[in-house]
Amino acid sequence: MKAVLLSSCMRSLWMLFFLALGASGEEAKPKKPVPPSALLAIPFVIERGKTTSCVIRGQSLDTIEKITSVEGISVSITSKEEAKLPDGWKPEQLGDRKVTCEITVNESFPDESTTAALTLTNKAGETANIDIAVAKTLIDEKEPNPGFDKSQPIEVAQSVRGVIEKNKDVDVFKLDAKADTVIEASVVARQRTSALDPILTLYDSSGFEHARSDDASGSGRDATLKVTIPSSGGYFLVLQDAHDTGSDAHVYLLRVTKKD
Ligand SMILES: [Ca+2]
Ligand SMILES: [Ca+2]
Repeated sequence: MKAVLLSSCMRSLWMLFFLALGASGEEAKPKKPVPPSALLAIPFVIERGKTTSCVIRGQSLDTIEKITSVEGISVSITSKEEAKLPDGWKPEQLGDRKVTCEITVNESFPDESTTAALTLTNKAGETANIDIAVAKTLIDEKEPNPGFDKSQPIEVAQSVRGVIEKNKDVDVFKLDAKADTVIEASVVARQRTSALDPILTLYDSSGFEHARSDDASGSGRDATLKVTIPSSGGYFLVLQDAHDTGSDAHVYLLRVTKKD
């Protein structure tokens, strides 16, 4: 009887040992890396001849080992972190991880039609190219610019890089224009995976609305307005989100040009 009991105890101990081994073996098994995806570059326009800190949002970016680009562009990774999603957005739309990097564009980098195509690589694969446009000159939005009395002056033929950073935020820009000039103002945002669905409105200094664009034809959710200036003076361009939302992923490029 004693021998039977002992043998049964030994069997149980061996089973426990194997079960424990199985469990710890599973824990020790290395996680298979998943190929990364890159969804949004912030900013998506950088200046030639300068070093700019950029954030790339996507999925499985914590395992990134290198970022490569085209000739004339050098990239170094500075950090990898979790990325907060704005309300209502999914990781596959806007990414739940982010990589911060320093991008340097040589002074001799070709022209504005060339983009800095970036590829992010980990052990399992690489992302499709994510393009960052390169501009000759660019100005940054200066907060606070929430109203006519606190607007940011800009000039015709300037490109402004900005963000609608919180819910119900508006960015207001002031420009002086001459009578009979045809002005075109366009916002690039959703075309480059920004969370912003822009609305652009042009007012004169008395608050009269002269033009408004939400989803311009051929631009998806992005806005473009074209207007013949009725009289010389100061005008206000007001940029806001169609859903009154905002976050650090609501980035945009505003271009104002004079048309002949
Ligand atoms: Ca802003
Ligand atoms: Ca829109």
